[in-house]
Amino acid sequence: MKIVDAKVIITSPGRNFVTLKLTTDSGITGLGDGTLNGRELAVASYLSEHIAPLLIGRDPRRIEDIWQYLYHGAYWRRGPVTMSAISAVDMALWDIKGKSFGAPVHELLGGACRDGVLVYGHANGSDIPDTIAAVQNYLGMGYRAVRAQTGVPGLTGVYGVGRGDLFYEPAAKGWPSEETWSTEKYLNVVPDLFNQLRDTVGPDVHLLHDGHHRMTPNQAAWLGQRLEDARLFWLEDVTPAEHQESFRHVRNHTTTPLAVGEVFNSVHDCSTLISEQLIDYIRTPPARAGGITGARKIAAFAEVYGVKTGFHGATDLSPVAMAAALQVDLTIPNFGIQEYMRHTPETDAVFPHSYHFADGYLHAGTAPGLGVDIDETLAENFPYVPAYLPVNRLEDGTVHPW
Ligand code: GCO
Ligand code: MG
Repeated sequence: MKIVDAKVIITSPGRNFVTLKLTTDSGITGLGDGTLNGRELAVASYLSEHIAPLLIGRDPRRIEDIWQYLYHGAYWRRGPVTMSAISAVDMALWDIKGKSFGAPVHELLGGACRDGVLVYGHANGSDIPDTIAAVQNYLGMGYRAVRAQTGVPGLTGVYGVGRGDLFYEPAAKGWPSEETWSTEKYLNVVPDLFNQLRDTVGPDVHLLHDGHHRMTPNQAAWLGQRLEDARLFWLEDVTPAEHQESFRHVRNHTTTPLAVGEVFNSVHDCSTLISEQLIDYIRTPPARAGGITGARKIAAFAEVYGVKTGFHGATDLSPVAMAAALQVDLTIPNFGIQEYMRHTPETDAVFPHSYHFADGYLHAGTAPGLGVDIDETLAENFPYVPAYLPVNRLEDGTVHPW
């Protein structure tokens, strides 16, 4: 079998997506997601200028060899643009391999370790009562795990809050907007939110929260302690993710479970976090880690140290990335949870897929390969629209991480 075409498709059915479609001489095609929020065109260019010409004529069945060739062969290793591009290629190769055997990819990865993939949804509200109502709405839909984010008194436009009940898109059209942030004001409200939530929903619902890398290690330790009685499933991205050492301080001061890694793109970004057991969940998904091949290597390393996975699954990862994540989620022993932000009906129409939600779980379905397709004719109706995540500034104007 040989790859005869590598096409990069950019489409914006509700948000921008970059999809790689590989075609083989046997007629089998494979899809991979190369979407990188706000940097979509950089990955598209990396794929079409630097990778596509190298793939033509290659045997798509040699997945590991192609991974090594693209990763080591470039000399310039890692980084989100490079690794998102390699991720797209790797997913498309696994899709082709699955289809060539007539089997879903998870069957080729050792078969399913579980019957369904536990997912969490995103509940947002402008204040605590609104957020509690949003969580209850998710529970009504059958979710067993819900992430809760609330507006902060004294701040307008907190990221990810109050942008729609079921679908919200973190990026906004046009150049990046700027939001004002105060970690002190944020810390005034979060413990109350979770203490009230736990009292309302009872002991069995999994509650999660995302700190978006905005706290210092001391602030994170303080918040982790305050949340212990609310027994969170996890507290995510407490401090800037590139400071692996910060987690030692947080870990030493709180028993609240910690998650990080949606911005990582290799096992080297989290080797200290995992080997010192400073976190409970690693979140680097196939869409960032170099596809199914890269994500399985991180998961296997984490398994050795008792760290579980909780792959990023926001709306800026396409249904192709979600399908790839589910194939891995099903097959690894140390699976923890999968993030599941629902895509809009427009996105789902462009990317028909076999996975579906029932009773708090996602089910991958039995379609061969990844079980996801792209309607290229429909995709053409949605041209690229520049859109970016916001930038954070403190109240005095200083740029702040998030
Ligand atoms: C999450 C994330 C998102 C990201 C977004 C970036 O946990 O889902 O933090 O809200 O900010 O996916 O592209
Ligand atoms: Mg996050």
